[in-house]
Amino acid sequence: MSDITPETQTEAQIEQIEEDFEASGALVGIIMGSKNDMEKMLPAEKYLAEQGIESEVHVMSAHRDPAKVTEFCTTARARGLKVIIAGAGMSAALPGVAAAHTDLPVIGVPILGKSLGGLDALLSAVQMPPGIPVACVAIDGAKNAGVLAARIINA
Ligand code: AIR
Repeated sequence: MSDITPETQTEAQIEQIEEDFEASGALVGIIMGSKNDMEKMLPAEKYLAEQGIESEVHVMSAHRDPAKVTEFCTTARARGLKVIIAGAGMSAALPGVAAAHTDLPVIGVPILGKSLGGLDALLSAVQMPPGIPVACVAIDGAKNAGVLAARIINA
């Protein structure tokens, strides 16, 4: 477990995080900034399932639930995940924040929002500083995120 402590979270929240993120046997963690992104992100899960690769799917926002994202990403490797797929729209911090908290490969999926044609999310995911890589697929390109995750796992 990471350094998130009761100073920042209630005991109930911490218990919930531990329950949510118990080792599941999944190799890929699929996370997204809103439940409203689910429909666009599920093609990644579907492709992986077709390849016999188990994934786990969670909603967590880098802006709305930063502690949950930290917890998920800092414990990901220890729980057996090999790749994280992170999708978000608007100012899509989630892929970058995930990459900041784990050394697992992170694949970003920019989600098309209501303005700017998805460019906001694309640039937020792709313009990462040196040392903190995010492999970014196309806007609404969740299927390719699944394909790339499978290729990484089978490399
Ligand atoms: N989002 C949520 N927290 C931070 C960001 N960038 C994104 C979600 C979603 C969009 O904001 O990934 O694509 C709108 O979220 P919602 O929940 O209002 O529909």
